Amino acid sequence: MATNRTFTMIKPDAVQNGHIGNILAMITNGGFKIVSLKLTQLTVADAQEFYAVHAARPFYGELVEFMSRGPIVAAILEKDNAVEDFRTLIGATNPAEAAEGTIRKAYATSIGENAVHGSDSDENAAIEGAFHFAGREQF
Ligand code: DAT
Ligand code: MG
Repeated sequence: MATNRTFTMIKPDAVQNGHIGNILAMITNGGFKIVSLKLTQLTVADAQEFYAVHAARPFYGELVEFMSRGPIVAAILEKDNAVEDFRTLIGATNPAEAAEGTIRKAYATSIGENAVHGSDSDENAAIEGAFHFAGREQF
């Protein structure tokens, strides 16, 4: 059964480009409740750990460098069917393939710098949320 929480990051490109407010508005207008929220920055080691599943991919080094180069917004979101519905709201990994109305269509600049993260399973949503937020930071 799908749980009702997912995890997101507004990535360094979107923070740098001034899109935090507009992206949070798209998230809440999409029916998601924010249950944890912070502005933070990943160290290189944090980004390596967060994206360890991609360690063998050719873009891993670039991804780690990008994700640690500036501040991000981390958030846990709540909605029925959160993981799947949030993947729909963010759109395809490659913004050239992202549907109209999605966050990546609006704000991603390339496949590597694509504005937002969304967990791909309930299990990963829980792991990723716990990576960023202590229990007392989850409301
Ligand atoms: P998603 O973020 O849509 O879940 P993913 O899990 O396949 O996509 O990859 C994680 C991130 O890695 C993605 O948001 C951007 C980067 N990435 C993926 N494929 C890439 C590629 N072909 N070239 C460069 N970066 C890529
Ligand atoms: Mg992914």
